[in-house]
Amino acid sequence: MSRRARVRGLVLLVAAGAPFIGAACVSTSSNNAPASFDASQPSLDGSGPRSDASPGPDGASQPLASCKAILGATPGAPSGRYPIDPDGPGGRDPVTSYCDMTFDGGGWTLLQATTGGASDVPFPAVVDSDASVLVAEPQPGVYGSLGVPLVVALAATATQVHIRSPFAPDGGDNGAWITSVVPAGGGASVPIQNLRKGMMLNASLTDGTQAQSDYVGPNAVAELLAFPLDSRCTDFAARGYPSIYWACNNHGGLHFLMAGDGISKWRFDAGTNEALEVYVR
Ligand SMILES: [Ca+2]
Repeated sequence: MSRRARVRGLVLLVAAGAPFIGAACVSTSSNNAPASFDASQPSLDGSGPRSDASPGPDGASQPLASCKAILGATPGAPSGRYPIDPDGPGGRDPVTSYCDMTFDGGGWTLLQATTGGASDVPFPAVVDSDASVLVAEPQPGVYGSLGVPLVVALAATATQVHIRSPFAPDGGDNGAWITSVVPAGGGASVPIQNLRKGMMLNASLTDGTQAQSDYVGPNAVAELLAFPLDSRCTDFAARGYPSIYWACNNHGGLHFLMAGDGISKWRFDAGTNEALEVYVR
């Protein structure tokens, strides 16, 4: 059965009031979500997350665009995997992504996840791709990414980006993370502006030493986010998603470069890649 057909069947089940769905709800703070989720299989106890689909123009159920929209339609919706259709009816097919419904009020849609292992090879040359999903649908603990068109669509209505290491299963928000700030005067922050163009979060900045002011959180510090530009960073401005952040020429800074590089760690000097998750809402 095709992915589209599975998703369509899934939302129809929900619309009919059938008990939902595949894997049990994934704890918000867990980093060990099941890798073999199958949305076509109903859950045994109905405890899984719901899709709050609404009828589409053709009478079929239409997944909502984002985790933020799902939480808005169903306050208290649990964290877990949901069908979403970031570009609405038509266009790209709906995908299934992970929603964090509790951190800082919830409504976070997972764009990209790495595992920290050597298997996190660079995503293929996808900057100009129109693929909906790169490698795999992202979920905590699974190496995958939404494609550029869906990320751009999500960013169009998003106001914040959130990057973190997977939180401990016992919850809390004491892990390593940054969240972009919403400008006090309104409008979109630099990271959101860049994501709406399919660019890396800090692309095109001309004063890399101030990038940390775009974020809050325990890792929103200059030593991680500053990037003193020089001649070694000549392709800096052109870096596109799925690369996320490049503290160029800062060897102790955040490097999350998945297009061609396969580097995923808060500190470039760290010996191995680290698991990271990128969300928007
Ligand atoms: Ca669509």
